[in-house]
Amino acid sequence: MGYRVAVVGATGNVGREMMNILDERQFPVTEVIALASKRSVGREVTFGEKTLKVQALDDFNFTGIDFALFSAGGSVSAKFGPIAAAQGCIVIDNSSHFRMDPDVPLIVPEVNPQDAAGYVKKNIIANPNCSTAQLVVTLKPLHDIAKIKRVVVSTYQSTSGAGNEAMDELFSQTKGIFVNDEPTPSKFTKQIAFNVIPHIDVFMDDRYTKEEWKMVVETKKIVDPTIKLTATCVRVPTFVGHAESVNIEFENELSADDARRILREAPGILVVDNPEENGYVTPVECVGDYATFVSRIRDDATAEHGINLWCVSDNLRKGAALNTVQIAELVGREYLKKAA
Ligand code: 11C
Repeated sequence: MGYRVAVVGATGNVGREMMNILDERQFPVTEVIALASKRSVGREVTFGEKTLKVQALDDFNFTGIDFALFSAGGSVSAKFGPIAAAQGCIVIDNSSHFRMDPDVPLIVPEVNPQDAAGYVKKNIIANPNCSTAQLVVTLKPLHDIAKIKRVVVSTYQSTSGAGNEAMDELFSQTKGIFVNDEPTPSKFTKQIAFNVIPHIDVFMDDRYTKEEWKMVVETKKIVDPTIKLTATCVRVPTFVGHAESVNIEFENELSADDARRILREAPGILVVDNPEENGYVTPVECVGDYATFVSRIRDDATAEHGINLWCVSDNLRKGAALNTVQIAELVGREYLKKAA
């Protein structure tokens, strides 16, 4: 017995990863349906050994579909998410549209699986922003032991976070610079090749970006509203894998050695922390993996109880598609009990 699953945004970076991960993890399916906008109808996408023809989202009826995994942007989720949910299917949404809705649980299965029960209110569960997902997987086991007071995070985010065309822009600008082409920014505000840009998503009234705001409010919703967090989010010229430099201050005593030991046991984390042998993980090394890799764990001598660390994860996987599929697994296991 399995589920009928619709993937909305099946031709995008994340949609394609959703189908790879459903297949890799042998999510129990009887049918997978690839949906996208009208202009993608008829295109082919791969699900395991199968080739699926993309169907139009506009006139699709979700009756009889168990899960709809949405990754087609906020406006598509806003319009079609409630329609799918009203037709009886559980929507797991990767956009930011529903994340802060108090009637929509925002879930990272390693961190707050108990909150998923709230899906019954609207039949919708939200998936956090990629930079939040890897951060909260890292923070939660430490918070459980020593209670986090304050976090200062700086991100190094790959171009895939901004979609296929953004990756193409990095590629073509990089090639162009070697033949003296003038870089013309299009998806980014400034040249991305051989550069870094401290601007992801729009600026808000307080001069932070929306990406930075998301890290604050999503961490509070998922882990603990008492955690104070401040973020600087930066786009870097990599293709896949987001990295973060994280400074954490605790209420209670916790050394870098303690943190290393706790994180080694924590779900979803792989500690690689052996600086003498270049034992730390970089974005290119995390691509295709499920884990959040934590490296460079060290005491912060400037705080009473503080550490610094570096974490890296595949933003298309733990930051998006993997977390979405893990949520479907959790709901299937705990609430639908249809899977074997
Ligand atoms: C980026 N984190 O790297 C963004 C992409 O709220 O789901 C994901 C945006 C979101 O550009």
